[in-house]
Amino acid sequence: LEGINSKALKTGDLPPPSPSPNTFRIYSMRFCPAAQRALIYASVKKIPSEVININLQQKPDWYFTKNYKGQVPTLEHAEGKKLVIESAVIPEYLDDIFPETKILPSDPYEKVQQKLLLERLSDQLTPAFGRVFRAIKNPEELKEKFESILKAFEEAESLLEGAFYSGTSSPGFVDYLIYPSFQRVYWLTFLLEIFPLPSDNFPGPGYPKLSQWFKAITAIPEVAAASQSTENGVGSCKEYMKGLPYFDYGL
Ligand code: GSH
Repeated sequence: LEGINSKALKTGDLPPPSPSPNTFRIYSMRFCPAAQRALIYASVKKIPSEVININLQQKPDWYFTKNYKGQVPTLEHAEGKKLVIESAVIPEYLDDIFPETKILPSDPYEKVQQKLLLERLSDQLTPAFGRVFRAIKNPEELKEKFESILKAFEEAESLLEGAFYSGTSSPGFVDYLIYPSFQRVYWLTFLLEIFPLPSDNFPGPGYPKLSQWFKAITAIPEVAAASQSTENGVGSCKEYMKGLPYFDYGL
């Protein structure tokens, strides 16, 4: 993942030249959980990729020609002729292009179950995290918003039947794609004293299966290579809380 820690391009910066024929480019932002999904997938599948980071507060105009929403991630390849957006779509596309390292199941029913399970977990966790993050400066409101995170964690614990959400002995599509959301909540545990989850053995004894799962995914070298360190993650959250630009935190 060449360039994973490159400075974010902003308004006025020139567009990079098109990627070379065999290169896959991922437009990202270092702390974006959605973009991290694409990075993890590329890393696990060992796809030679380059990463271009985008400043999401001062987006370069040309970025809208890559992604009409102006969001990250975007995958670009075939010398710039092919563009794919959306963090749950890019991984499936990469599996279709590189079937020899397929992560999603081939069986149509099992495949659709994985996609639905991801939606179910994300539907709870993503908005719950968003609510907490927006309430971060208001302790009273924050306490109330925590409840929805804890509820999401309870559901996640009950839906984890074996070691992984893939239903097999190794991590799969759901595990890789939901991990960034859990990692964001983990970062918050270092920040907020009233946060009722521990930083060590996260998310704690109340969620034994989930704690094992989090430890196992965090320890995978390809996942670590596609993720920011806890230090940078926590530091970027602090900058965000102060209303400061955080995209290049730690560089
Ligand atoms: N549905 C999109 C996906 O899953 O790929 C959401 C991606 C997303 O929300 N990206 C955020 C973004 O680009 C950063 S984490 N925000 C900038 C904006 O919405 O203008």
